Amino acid sequence: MTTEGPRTDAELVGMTLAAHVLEGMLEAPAATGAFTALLDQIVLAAKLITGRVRRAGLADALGLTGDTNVQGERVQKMDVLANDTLVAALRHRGTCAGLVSEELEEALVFERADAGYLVVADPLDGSSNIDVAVSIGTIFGVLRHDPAAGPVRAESFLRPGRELCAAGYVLYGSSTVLVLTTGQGAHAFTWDPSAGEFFLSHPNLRCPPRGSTYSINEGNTAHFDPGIRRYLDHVKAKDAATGRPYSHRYVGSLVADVHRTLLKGGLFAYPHDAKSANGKLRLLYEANPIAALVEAAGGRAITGRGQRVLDVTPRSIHERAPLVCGSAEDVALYEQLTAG
Ligand code: P6P
Repeated sequence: MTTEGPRTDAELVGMTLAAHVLEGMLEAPAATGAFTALLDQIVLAAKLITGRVRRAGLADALGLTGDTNVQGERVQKMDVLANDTLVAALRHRGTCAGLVSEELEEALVFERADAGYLVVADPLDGSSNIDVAVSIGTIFGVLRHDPAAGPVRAESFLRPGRELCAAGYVLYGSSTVLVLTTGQGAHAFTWDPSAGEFFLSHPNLRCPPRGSTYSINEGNTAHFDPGIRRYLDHVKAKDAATGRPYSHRYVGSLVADVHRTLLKGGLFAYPHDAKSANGKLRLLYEANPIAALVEAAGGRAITGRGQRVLDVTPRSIHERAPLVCGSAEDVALYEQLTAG
């Protein structure tokens, strides 16, 4: 805000991420600085992971560790490095009471009796792509925690995504972009390695009401419900009046596919199917933060089974959920064609 009123988007571009978060704190009268300190630590982890990802091929950080994670998936060396970096960053500053991470079987409790926040994260999503230099990402969400409610347990994290007070992702792509919502819109910050800072590049992101791409792994078509196949047939049919056929775009890295959908419009889906009854993505630290960001940008995020993603109450910390998100009109079309 200035004496002349709110600044325009153009005036905001170039602001550092730290200044953006600090301004948000200054506008919140009850702020103690703890939330800002927590976001600072998450951003620090993102800065450190960015450096490691960019030189992974040179630092013998590619390839597998030989272990499998709680999901039964093979663990990449970079998964461990990213998780260790995030844990170390969150352990400082005393604002994080606990972490649920894709790389940790159990919830990690930090010995901070007075910490008021919980973090959920996929420290490095899509890491199998790193060996072939395809974009990957970090996904995170922040929940408030009441220290008076007793010690942090797995149950402390089993809350619907609508309770997230912050959500974000970092896309390690042709540039490194951090997209963040703290409840007032979604904003994108681009990493400038020469300055060692994230600078606001896309203030007040808005997902176009309709797009012209659909993003889904069509290799799973044989397992899809008839309704999903009906949707795919529809978007692939030729009809100039409704901008069809859509183009198919699928990187196979959630953050990359969602970032394109968020900026350009269209639909991303990792739905349930006969092979994966709840889809592949995890609710707490993949679907929920992505859904919060898409909705903050004016898009929609549903399960494809009659629910808004952010309204799903988790039953376990690593449970999976279907995710269908993107432009509001495209999600409505998906809902209509897959109903019944
Ligand atoms: P599939 C990466 O492993 C990931 O978890 C997401 O980043 C991505 O959207 C999805 O899996 C891709 O899965 O089955 O299409 O290879």
